[in-house]
Amino acid sequence: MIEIEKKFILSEEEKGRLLENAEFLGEKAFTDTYYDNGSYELTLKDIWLRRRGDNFELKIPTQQKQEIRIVDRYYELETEPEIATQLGLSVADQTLSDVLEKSGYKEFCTVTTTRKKYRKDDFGIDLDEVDFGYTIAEIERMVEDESEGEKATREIIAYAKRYNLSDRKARGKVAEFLKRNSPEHFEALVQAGVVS
Ligand code: V4E
Repeated sequence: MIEIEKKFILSEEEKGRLLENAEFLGEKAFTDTYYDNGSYELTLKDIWLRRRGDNFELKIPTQQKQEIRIVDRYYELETEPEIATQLGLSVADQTLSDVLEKSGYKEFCTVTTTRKKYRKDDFGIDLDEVDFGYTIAEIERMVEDESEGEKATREIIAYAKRYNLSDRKARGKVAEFLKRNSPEHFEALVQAGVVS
């Protein structure tokens, strides 16, 4: 599955409009720790390795290049052998955590998110409150493969227009964390065109 999602910073009015009559699916809190090596080899390629709770996840951008980033499109790998293979590492009988440490990967960001999940009109809507004082909304669709990506993108954009959501730039929570705490890493990502 591929996740197609667009982030929004919502005013109270926008939040009210978007969530009116939405089905509330629940709230959960989770802590993500992100990893990269000293030369930011993964994140400069827009690849995001994280541990969410006890599980590692790897987000890789889909091959389809967008002229400008309208929505985020990533594949997600969720098993340690798949992730190790993608990173060119061998786990054998070790844990991915041990292999990462031996291979020079270090934690660069830990954030705890409280997420409220909603469903409305076949879209997923997440409202994320992050522990360092940042709130961001995501409108998302899951699609089977890249061929459905364009359609899902158009539908998300039309949906946001329908609720008159402002198109102001919404920086993701990790990018915002880096901007506040690791300006050198943030600037390298800006230069690489990964974040803005
Ligand atoms: C993809 C990405 C990063 C990894 C975190 O992705 P994000 O969607 O913010 O996390 P989350 O917790 O919502 O994941 P989910 O639970 O949906 O799997 S950090 C930076 N990026 C790239 C990126 C970017 N360059 N610009 C924007 C607007 N978003 C993401």
